[in-house]
Amino acid sequence: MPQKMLVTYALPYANGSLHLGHLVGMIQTDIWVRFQKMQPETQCLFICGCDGHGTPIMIQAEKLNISPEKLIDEVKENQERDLKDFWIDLDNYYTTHSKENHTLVETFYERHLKKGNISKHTIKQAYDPEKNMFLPDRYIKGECPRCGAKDQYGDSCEVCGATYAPTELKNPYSTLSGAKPIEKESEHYFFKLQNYTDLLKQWMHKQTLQSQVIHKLDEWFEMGLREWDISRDAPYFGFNIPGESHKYFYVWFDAPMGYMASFVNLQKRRSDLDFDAYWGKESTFDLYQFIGKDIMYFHTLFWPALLQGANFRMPTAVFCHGFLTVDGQKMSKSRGTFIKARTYLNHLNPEYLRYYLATKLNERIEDLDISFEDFMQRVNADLVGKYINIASRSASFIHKYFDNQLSKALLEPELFKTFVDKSASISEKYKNREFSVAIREIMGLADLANQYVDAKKPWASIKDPQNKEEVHAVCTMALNLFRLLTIYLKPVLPDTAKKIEAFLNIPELHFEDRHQPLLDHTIQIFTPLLKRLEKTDIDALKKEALQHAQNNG
Ligand code: 2FM
Ligand code: ZN
Repeated sequence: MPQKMLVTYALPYANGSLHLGHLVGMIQTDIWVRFQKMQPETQCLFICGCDGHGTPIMIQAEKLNISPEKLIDEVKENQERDLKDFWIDLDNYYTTHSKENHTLVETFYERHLKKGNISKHTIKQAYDPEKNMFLPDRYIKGECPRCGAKDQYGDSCEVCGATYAPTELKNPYSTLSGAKPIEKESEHYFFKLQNYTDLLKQWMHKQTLQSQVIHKLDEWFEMGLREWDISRDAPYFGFNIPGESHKYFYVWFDAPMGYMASFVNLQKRRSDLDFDAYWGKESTFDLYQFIGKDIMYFHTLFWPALLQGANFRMPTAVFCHGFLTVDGQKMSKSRGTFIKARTYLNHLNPEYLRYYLATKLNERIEDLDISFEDFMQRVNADLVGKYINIASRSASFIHKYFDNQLSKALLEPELFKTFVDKSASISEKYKNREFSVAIREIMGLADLANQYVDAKKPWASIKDPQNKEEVHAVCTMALNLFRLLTIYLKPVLPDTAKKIEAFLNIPELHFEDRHQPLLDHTIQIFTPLLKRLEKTDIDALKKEALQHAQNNG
C-alpha cells in the first residue's frame, strides 16, 4: 500500500495578486509534491486556497467599492490562474470564507470551549474615533520616537531602524481617516495556548523539524506560552463568534482550518477520500505543511495546539522557507523588482523561474536571492546549453537518416547504468528538499551526456557511410540519456517533460521507468523545446513591473 500524504502550502491573502515571493514557497512545495507523485510508494494530495478574512480584505473591498465576497471570488480566480500557469499541481484551491470552513471553525471553537481552553477579558486597544473601529497596528503611523522621522509604522522606523510599541509614536494618526487614535476598552476571547505546552513539546520532539525551527521553539517555550487573542470587534470581515453579534474570530483563528476546509471541499469531487483517515487523531497518513518563516509561530504552536485539543491529528512536519530578495535587496516597487506572478508570465517562461529557484532552494531556512543576470546565465547555460542540447544534437540524425526510428540495442549499457544508479541519490535530495544539490547532480549527468556526444562526433562520423550504424546507436544512446535526465528534471520542468514525452512518443514518465531503455521505437520530429533567455525579455519584464508600481503608487 502506498503511503498517503497530504501536503499544504500557506494560504495567500485574498487582497491582492500573487507575486514572486509567494512563488518561492509554492514552487518549492510543488516540486516536492511532483516528485512524490512520480513515486509508486506514495500517494500524495496537494491542497491550498486563499485566506479570505481580516481587516485588510475588508478595507480593500471598501476601496474598490465591492463586497468582500466579490473581492475574494475575483482574487481567488486570479490566483488560481497564476498558479496553474506556473504549473503548480494543486488538487484543490479553495477559500477560508466558505461553508465548510465555517462549520469547522464552530467545531474547533465548541471543542475548545468545552475543554476550558477559552477565556474572556477586557483589554485596551487603539481606536479610530472617526472610522469607529479598532485599529490593527499596521493602520497606525506617526513620528519615530527616536529620530522624529514622519509617517513611520507603529512597530519600527524605516529611517533609523528603531523598534517600539505603537503607543510610543509621536503624533500618531490612523491611516484610514487621519484621526488621532484613542484608547478604548473591549472584551476579547482568548485561547489558552499555555495549556498545551507539554503536548507541544512532545510533538516537537517526535517530528523531524528543521533545526532553526527547534531553536525558535525552544526560545518560545523558554519565554513561556501565553494566551492568544482570537477575537476582533466589528466592523470586521470574518466569521461571527457564536452568541455574539459584534465580535468575530480573528483571521488567524480560522485560516489554518482553511486547509481542512479545502480538503473537505475536495471530498465532493473525490469520494475515495476519507476525512478521518487524513485528519483523525489516529491517522496513519502524513500531513506536510510548507510555510514561510514569518508564520512559524502560528503553524508550530497555535495550529498544532488547536488540532490536538479539538481531537484531530497534528502535522507530520512543518517545512519553513526563507524570503525572496531580488538583486540582493527586498523586493521594491520603486526599483521595479516587486514582480507580480502575472507580470512575470507576460514575459518569461514559468519553467525558467522554477528551474532557477530549484538551483537555489535547500532544506534550510535561508533567504533566497534572484539576480537577473545570474538567472539568465543559469537558464541559458544549463537548460538550453546542456540539457536540451543533448536532444537537439542527436534527434536530427535519427530523423534525417533513420526515419525517426531508434536503434535496437543500447550501445553503452555501463554509461546508461551510471545514469540509472544516480536516481537513488537524486531522489534522496528531492525528498529532503535539497533541490540545489539534486540539480547539481543532474547537471553533472548532463555534462557526461554531452561529453559522450562530443567524443563520438556523430556529425563527423556520418560523412562516412560505413559509420551509419554507429551513428544510429550513438544518437539512440544520447536520446536515452536525455530521457533519463527528463525523468529527473520532471518535478521541476513538468511542461517541458510533457513536450518531451510527446517528442519521444511515450506515456507519462515516472521514476520507475528509468530501468528500461527506449529502443526500437519510433519518435516524433524534434522541435526546439526551450529558447534562450534574452536580456531584452528581462528588461521588458522589469519595465512592466516599474510601470505597475508607478500606476498603483
Ligand atoms: O501569512 C499569510 O499570508 C497568511 N495568509 C497565511 C495563512 S496560512 C494558513 F494558516 F491559512
Ligand atoms: Zn527613527
